[in-house]
Amino acid sequence: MSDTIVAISTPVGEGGIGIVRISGKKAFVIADKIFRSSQQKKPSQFETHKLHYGHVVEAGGIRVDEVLLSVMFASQSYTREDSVEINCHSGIVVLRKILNLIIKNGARLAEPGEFTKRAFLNGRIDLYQAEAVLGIIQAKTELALRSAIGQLGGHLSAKIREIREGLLDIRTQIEANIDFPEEDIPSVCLKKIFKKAEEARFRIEKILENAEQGIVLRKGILTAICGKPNVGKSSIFNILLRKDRAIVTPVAGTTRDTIEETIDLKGIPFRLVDTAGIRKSKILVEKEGIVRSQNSIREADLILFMIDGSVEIGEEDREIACVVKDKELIIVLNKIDLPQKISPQRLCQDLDLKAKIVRISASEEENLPLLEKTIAESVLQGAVHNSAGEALISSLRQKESLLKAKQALVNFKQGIEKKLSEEFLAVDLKEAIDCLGEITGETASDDILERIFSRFCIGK
Ligand SMILES: Nc1nc2c(ncn2[C@@H]2O[C@H](COP(=O)(O)OP(=O)(O)OP(=O)(O)O)[C@@H](O)[C@H]2O)c(=O)[nH]1
Ligand SMILES: [Mg+2]
Repeated sequence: MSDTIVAISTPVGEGGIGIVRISGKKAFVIADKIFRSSQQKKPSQFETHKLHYGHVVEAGGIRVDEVLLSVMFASQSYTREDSVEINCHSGIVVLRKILNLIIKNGARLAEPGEFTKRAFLNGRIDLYQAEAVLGIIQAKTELALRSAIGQLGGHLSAKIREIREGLLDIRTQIEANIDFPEEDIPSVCLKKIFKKAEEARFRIEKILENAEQGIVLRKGILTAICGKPNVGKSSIFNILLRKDRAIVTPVAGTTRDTIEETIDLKGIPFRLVDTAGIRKSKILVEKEGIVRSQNSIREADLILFMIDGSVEIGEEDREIACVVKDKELIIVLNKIDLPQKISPQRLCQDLDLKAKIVRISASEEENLPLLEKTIAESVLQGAVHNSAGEALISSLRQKESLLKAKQALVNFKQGIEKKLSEEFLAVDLKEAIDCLGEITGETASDDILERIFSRFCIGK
């Protein structure tokens, strides 16, 4: 935290503007050394949040680039440290040169997410909001973005903090009694405590009700398209993507590697995976592809099981049916433009599957809106829409902490009912308080912080 950090904050490549960002005690001193303003003023004399025209210069006053520079005082900056942003031209060489110049003058390269980590450690945002920043950057659909923006607003943080403070109050009362063991907690007080803890549990359960939706918006639904070779998996993958992404040929066994792309259906991000057709194969490359298909099926949240309606059901279809039967499933009966050999009415019974069947033709683009609708509705029955404006739990980490807090309060309740001693009650309460603190960051371990901030890009 005492180091001054620097990073290129924009994607490195050719572009209109590239931004190099410095944060820390030495930010202004370094800027003074490398920047020549057109008004002969030094950055350390600038007002906060104002752009200044000038040049970045290296030793001997040689100009590196023509830039706009701004300083941000610690009290008002993102990291709550003195910060400098340099808007330069975006080219790989010029950005690297400026970066190295700043490092040479006393800064070190920032780690992924280190700017946001400092914003958290310096108390500008809590951990839940820091995760929201990541959510905004990674949002794949508008709905996901709206949810992340809501999260950044900190509404839910405030709720969680309120619940936590309520529990802290109870804990104080209980611990006061541990110190004076000769006095039992009066039963009126115990009733009040019981009621307060139950209220807290109820509020946690309310937040958990929508947790799944938030997580889905954030992570997306991993959707594997699987089936035997040549049934039209890559064709439908391309159509849903509206892009000619995967190779389609009449040769069975065309797709070898899995390909993943994200699509937006009704605001829900679906991470669509095209897989190699599954069959018995002796060809090494194809065999490896099939192993990958099987892994995709295992990991998937949703399976689009594709079957070619123009040929009889075969042994390969049956084997795949066995593998996917416990998954969330949609059967896609393709090639309905050709004479049909399969009866959709008997298909589920025949394959011993429980699933919706959608009949389509990928080549004639028939029934595709129905397929998209069925996919979208397979998740949460469209409920995501209603609550996207609210702040939601957005990661498994947050959900697990809430579940643990809830369980601790269940134990607390049972403890009171069983008339356990204050010491026992205090342990359960502490657990609940700590778990809530993990979400907002009051009690998050270094390990949790490391896991969160390592998912950021460098420069954020
Ligand atoms: N008539 C007809 N042909 C189709 C339809 N969908 C796909 N095809 C054709 O079927 C062949 C195989 O299509 P792909 O999309 O490559 O099939 P795949 O399931 O990805 O095949 P593998 O990658 O080999 O597993 C191609 O010649 C497509 O043009 C359809 O709805 N009707
Ligand atoms: Mg394919």
